[in-house]
Amino acid sequence: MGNIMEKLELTAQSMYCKKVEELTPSELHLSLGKAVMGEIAPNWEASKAKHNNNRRAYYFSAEFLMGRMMYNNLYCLGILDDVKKLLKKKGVDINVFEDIDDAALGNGGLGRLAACYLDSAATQEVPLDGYGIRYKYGLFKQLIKDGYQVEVSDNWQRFEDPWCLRREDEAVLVSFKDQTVRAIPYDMAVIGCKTSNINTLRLWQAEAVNDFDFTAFNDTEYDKAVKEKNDAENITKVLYPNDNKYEGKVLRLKQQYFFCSASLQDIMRRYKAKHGNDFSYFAKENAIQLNDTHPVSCVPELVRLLMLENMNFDEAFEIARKTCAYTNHTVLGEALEKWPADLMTQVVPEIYHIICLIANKCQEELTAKGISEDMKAKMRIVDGNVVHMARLATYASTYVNGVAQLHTEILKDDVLKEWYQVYPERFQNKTNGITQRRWLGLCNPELAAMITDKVGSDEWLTDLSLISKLNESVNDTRTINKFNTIKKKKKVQLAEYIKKMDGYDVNPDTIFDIQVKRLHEYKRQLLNAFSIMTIYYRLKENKLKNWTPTTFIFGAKAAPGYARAKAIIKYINEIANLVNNDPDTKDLLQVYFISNYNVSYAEKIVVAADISEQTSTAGLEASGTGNMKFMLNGAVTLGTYDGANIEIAECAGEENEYIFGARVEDIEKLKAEGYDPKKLYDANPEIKRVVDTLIDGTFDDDGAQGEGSFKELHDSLLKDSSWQKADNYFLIYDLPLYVDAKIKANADYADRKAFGKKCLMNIANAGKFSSDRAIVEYAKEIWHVSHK
Ligand code: 26W
Repeated sequence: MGNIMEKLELTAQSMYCKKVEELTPSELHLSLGKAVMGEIAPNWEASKAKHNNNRRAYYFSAEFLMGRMMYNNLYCLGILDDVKKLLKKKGVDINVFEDIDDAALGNGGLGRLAACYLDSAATQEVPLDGYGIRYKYGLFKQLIKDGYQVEVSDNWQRFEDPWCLRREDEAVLVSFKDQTVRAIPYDMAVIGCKTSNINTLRLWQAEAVNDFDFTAFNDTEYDKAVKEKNDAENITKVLYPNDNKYEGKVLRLKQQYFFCSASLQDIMRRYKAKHGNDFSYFAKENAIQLNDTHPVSCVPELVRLLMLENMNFDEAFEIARKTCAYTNHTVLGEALEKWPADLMTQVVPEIYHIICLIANKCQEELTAKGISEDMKAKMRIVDGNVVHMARLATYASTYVNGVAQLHTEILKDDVLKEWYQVYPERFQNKTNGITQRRWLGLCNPELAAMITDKVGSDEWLTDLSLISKLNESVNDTRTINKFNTIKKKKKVQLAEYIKKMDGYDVNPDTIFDIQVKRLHEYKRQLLNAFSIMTIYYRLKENKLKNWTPTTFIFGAKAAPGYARAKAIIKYINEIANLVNNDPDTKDLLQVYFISNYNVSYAEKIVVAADISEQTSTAGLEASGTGNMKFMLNGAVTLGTYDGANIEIAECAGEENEYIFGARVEDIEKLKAEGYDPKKLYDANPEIKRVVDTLIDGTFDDDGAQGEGSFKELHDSLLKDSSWQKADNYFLIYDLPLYVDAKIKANADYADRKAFGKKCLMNIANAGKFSSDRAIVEYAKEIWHVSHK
């Protein structure tokens, strides 16, 4: 790195006529960002040229949850500490960048995974560029008022964005039935660590072809004058806040088609510059990864664009199929996209027409393979009025993958069973990963230094398998003590941060038991809440001896329209209110629901946890990636035998986690036998008492006196409804097993050495969960592109 400070001074002067020390945080952010961009420009150009000459891959995703860029970019460039010192000399604290919001252009796991993969691809020199949407408003910000979630908009662009370059010259047009808009690319540099390689994330923003209708304005029709502008900009105005629930909204379909069409036109333009109109190399040079089905209109759109180049349908489809691969991220029925045919016809009729051609081709292919009519019916891509996007994606892909071993098995024998029978060679597993740069190096410098010391170098930053060297020290008392000291320090730091953000006084001398993730019934935050109430009553009645004081921390956003999830937030806050203020228990049990859990909060949280809560109903969490972040920072997992928890336990040793509850086989058996939660509830007074706190007046759901949203939760556990069985997520079955596991973990914690060893075993065996490992597997086994 050249002289970054000189560049910063020049930028500050030319942009603001100010000295560095006079800049406001947001001016400093913009100036330093621009200075860094200036520094990396030559490497970025060189990387682009290199990628252009070789086979390359593209990650198509409706979400990229990047988090704060400044610290990460400085870190990957290896200049974070220098910049920190140099700024300090000028009296500027580098922490000022905490005032700059991060762009939350994603909901949760799927979007954050996309960001980790970009980071890893840049570092591992995999020629992978991202394509997505530049939403004006990212995921809503969450406030908690009277225990309820309140949503406010996330106007992240008000700080401006030094990391993106607007590329007006590479804009393209995208047409819908009733509208044509301009797609403007914004390019973000994705900086690799310990390499000069820099990849690109290209995000598209929708704008009007004609911004302003002057005639209408002169006729005093002011709304009409800006109608085209508003209609166009609405397409990329806001990220849909649903995570795991499909909703057939016109605007959402437009978003999906918009970024797929723009990205493909971009890829085709580059291709044509090299090969003219000969498309025979297209699939040899390009691989496209579909991040879930959200970008699956990429398939018919590529066919359409190729047909415009005078190719026939069959040839065009062959190319599309050889180019695309599909990752599935959920098995929940309500999350699988199924677009109504009439809605597609209304928005993108040509795309619907091509999907029908693909659907017919698929059925013909199945007939030729001698597949039974019964099975063919189950594999219809277009079924009556419904377009099944996962089926389209599976049919039109080279490979289909799940995101953890168990998840891939469930795809093969359940969700995509018929497809696996016909096309077994297409199915692969790619267990998710996380980037150790952000999720250890950057967020936990204290632990990172200890690991560097043990490994003998910081090479683990780009090769996490080296962290296994720590296995040699797991019995060493000094190492354990050192780890425990670091953990304590991170707990103190988190307590300070919580005080600043949420105003709570958290005691760092207690166990930190943490559950942070999106709020969903299947993730079972309510089960955690019930276990806390169980423990609360036992403590109050002196039935639980030797309990080490514990702070339970929750963080979760609920989709704004998800009433049950919102009721669960309120319920947790009611519990907090009760136990935190009860003189009998307040020194033993504390509960806090932190607001606006996001990537930046996560960076403070995962480092400070003693216990990581991963309590999904077995079979329903495709992988989980939060679990990996906790593991890497030395928390033990209190979780079910589900998703990547299984592989985590396999790597760290099951004796170093707290695995509880029904497994997939057990759940299947329970379902087959006719699971009756009411029976268990009636038979177990402890369960009954806790579950009934929802309705017996223990808590207040806004004056509804047991008739409001808590009553609805209570009913959902004990009564079948027209659309769901009672206790669909098996909370009542798992509750006693969970309480036992929780109490066991609490008791074990008291032996600081033995527990510290468990934590170290988790860290030492987290190598597999690096997104570097995952991305190199994708590069080798799916995209067939180069890597370091
Ligand atoms: C159409 C509405 C919608 C929106 C988002 C449906 C589904 C989604 C995503 C597929 C949900 C999601 O984020 N899934 C998560 O993906 C992670 C990365 O693979 C996994 O670790 C999580 O287990 C999975 O829930």
